[in-house]
Amino acid sequence: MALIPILLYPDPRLNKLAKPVQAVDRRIHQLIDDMLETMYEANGIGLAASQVDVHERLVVIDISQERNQPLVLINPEIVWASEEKHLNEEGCLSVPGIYDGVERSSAIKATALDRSGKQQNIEAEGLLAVCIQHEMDHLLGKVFVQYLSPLKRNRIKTKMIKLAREELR
Ligand code: K1U
Ligand code: ZN
Repeated sequence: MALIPILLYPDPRLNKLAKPVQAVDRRIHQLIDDMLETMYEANGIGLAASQVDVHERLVVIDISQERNQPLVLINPEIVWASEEKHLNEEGCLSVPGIYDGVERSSAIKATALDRSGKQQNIEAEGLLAVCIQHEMDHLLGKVFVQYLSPLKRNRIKTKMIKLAREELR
């Protein structure tokens, strides 16, 4: 297993549209293992392949306290989203240290393949629903700060660019 570098906002590669996974093969299994290790090491509850510069429809999630209930979503699709929305505090491993409120459907139904390529039906609410919607946005090339006001987004962009320059010094 290996850690993979996570792309940081505003890296334009985060805006690429992910393509469907063509085959759940050894390469995808290796990527799943590496993404899970990377997510756990970064103390995240989710990670999309787009964030590690792989533009294929693959997401890993673990919202358990014990960090031992990994959920693997290959080619996920949201098939139903509640009209009821909730405002939730979100963070992102590609925008470290920034947290802000985003309004999303409070419940969703999704389909996806699991690690063995088997179809799974997922019904989610609460943090899991928020996390699935956040990760699926990444697959569409969307980062949560795009829901914030242009003023907030520009402040975050400036801060991230400054931090990246300081890291290079
Ligand atoms: O996609 C990512 O960058 C991972 C992200 C997932 C996420 C967290 C919170 C709401 C929606 C999606 C994170 O794991 S951020 C770090 C984190 O562990 C966290 C932040 C806020 C609340 C709960 C967890
Ligand atoms: Zn994110």
